[in-house]
Amino acid sequence: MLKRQEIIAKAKQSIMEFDDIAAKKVAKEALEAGIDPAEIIEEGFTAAMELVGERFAEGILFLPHVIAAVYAMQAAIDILLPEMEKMGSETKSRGTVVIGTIEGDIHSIGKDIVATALRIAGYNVVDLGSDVPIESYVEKAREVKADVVASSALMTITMINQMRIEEQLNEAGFRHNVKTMVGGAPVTQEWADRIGADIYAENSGDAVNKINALFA
Ligand code: B12
Repeated sequence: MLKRQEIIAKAKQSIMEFDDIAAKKVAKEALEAGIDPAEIIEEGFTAAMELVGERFAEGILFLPHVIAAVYAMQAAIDILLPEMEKMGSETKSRGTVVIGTIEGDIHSIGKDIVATALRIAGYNVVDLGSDVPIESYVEKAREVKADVVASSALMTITMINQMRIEEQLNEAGFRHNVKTMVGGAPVTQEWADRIGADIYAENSGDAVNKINALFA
């Protein structure tokens, strides 16, 4: 138990010190200690990135610091996500999810984690990437006969584009064919209700649980 807490603390420290070598080392250590990769990502690396974000907002850290923290986080993620993928279900796809970071927004790390978690849970995930034009969600959803259209927004100014997905799915006469899911740090259940999205999920685990419930 102590080992687990120690490793989580080290994961946080590696991000706060912008140390990609340490981040890689901790990621490997976590796997060797049998810690669930999703847990070390959420409780260690993501928690530290939130702190980096707060310090950036307060003017204590600057953009180059955030970028350096991203390098460290990415180094760990590159080790952990493939391990998570290996744990994935071999069973037939439970449904298709089209996911992307919303137009105007390049933040991709959280979306990548959610996409991987859904793949592991047995969904066919079509990842459109970042800064995805609204029309692309609608076109792709139609093309692959998606069950869920999921969007990530990390900035308050880009959240509004999640509403435009709802509008364009409606305009295309396709809204009733899919469920929509929204997420990202500034996104809330209240926002999802306001724009008419079917699901709000706080993190990757919550996203999997809520989509599973939908397909149960
Ligand atoms: C890393 C980072 C960056 C990196 C992004 C690198 C990359 N490839 O993703 C870089 C340096 C490029 C960057 C750039 C910018 N950033 Co930035 N960034 C961050 C930071 C510090 C962390 C984000 C992150 O990766 N967290 C770790 C991941 C794992 O967490 P997450 O994204 O929240 O994802 C989890 C949940 O939200 C959820 N989730 C996420 N997506 C989805 C989707 C679905 C469907 C579901 C269900 C759930 C879900 O599950 C995930 C896993 O648990 C945040 C601070 C913060 N608190 O979010 C600022 C932050 C988001 N950035 C901010 C800003 C302002 C910018 C810039 C405009 C800065 C600038 N002046 O240029 C640019 C944006 C340019 C653009 N057009 O997009 C602001 C936004 C402010 C606001 N309220 O709108 C923040 C909040 C920082 C701050 N406090 O001021 N940024």
